[in-house]
Amino acid sequence: MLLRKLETIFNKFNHKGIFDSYQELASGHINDTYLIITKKKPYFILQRINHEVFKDVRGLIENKVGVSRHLQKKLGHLSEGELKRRVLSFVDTNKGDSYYKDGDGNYWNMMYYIDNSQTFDIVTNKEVAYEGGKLSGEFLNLTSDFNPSSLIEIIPKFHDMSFRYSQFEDALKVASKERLIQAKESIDFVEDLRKEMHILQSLKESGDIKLRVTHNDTKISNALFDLNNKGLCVIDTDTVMPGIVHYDFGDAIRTICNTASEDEKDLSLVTFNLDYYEAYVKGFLETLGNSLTPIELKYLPLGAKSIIFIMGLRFLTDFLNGDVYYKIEYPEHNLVRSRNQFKLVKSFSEKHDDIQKVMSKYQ
Ligand code: GN1
Ligand code: MG
Repeated sequence: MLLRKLETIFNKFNHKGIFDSYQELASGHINDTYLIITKKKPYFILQRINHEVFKDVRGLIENKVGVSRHLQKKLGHLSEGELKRRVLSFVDTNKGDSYYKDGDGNYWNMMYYIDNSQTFDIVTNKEVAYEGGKLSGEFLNLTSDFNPSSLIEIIPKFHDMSFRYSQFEDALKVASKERLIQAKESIDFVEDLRKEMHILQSLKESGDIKLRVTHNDTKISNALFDLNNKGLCVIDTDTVMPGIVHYDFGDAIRTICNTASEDEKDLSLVTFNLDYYEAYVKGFLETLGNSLTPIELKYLPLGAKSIIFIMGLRFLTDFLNGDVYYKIEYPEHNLVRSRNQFKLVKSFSEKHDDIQKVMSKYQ
């Protein structure tokens, strides 16, 4: 029974909490995440790391803990109570390890739950978009003196466009006829954008755009807000790795500026929200702008387009592979997600001129 199992695992960690009950937090596509409710606060977040996806669990936790420690140092001027709300803090096991491996070979890690907080799957007001911009800009700013090469590349080539294209091409070879037919329009779209979608990667490979510490999963549901909609911190630091600023800018825009969720089937509801784009850009550049190079700045919009696109490409690839990577709720779920992302890419492209105007306003 899951309740007993979670209680047993919870008690393997070093804390004073007494287990009461749990709630599953189901918004992630990869790991299993539970809120552990104790008899007396604090509560905890207990997470089973999907070790099929994250092959080096120790490395993953080292990355996360290392980045959290760095953030805690940088924000050392805050009060203890405030600091606990602004940075994730992890709990060691009773044996002093940063994760627990259970008898079934599953890996678990735990952190303190940040109370009186909320997350959003979609954004419905400008303030949240602005606060989201400040949060991801601040994360990049505070980690700008953390050596990216000291981090383990936890999923190699995570946002590498050529790699994602080659996985897509492999999937085309093994996909069922039926799925190839269902996905025809999306497959054609992927081919049409091939050249443009490689521009950022070339700039990264040539060294024109420098490597930083990036979060790599800055979708808005990975940002934590207080109950007055003020940003607290970024969560889900599983994919913290060396990357370029465009990855984090892009993934936040992908979710903040979509007028629907990434699972929305009705594509007429999926459009690119320019007002939220402007609010996000404002917050992002307020916290990070000064440290961006002209070339980083220039390519931010293409970063957004590329990351929206790469998610569509990955969802499509998983659909063609027969749904082996992301959790799904029904057979066409990954196809729906990819169509949704490609619709957003189209809506983004239609607003290209207005997007450029926003950029010139804030530079
Ligand atoms: C996955 O598991 P979750 O929901 O945090 C994925 C991200 C995608 C996201 C799409 C390791 O994140 O790259 O952007 O789904 N994470 C991994 O919602 O592949
Ligand atoms: Mg994630």
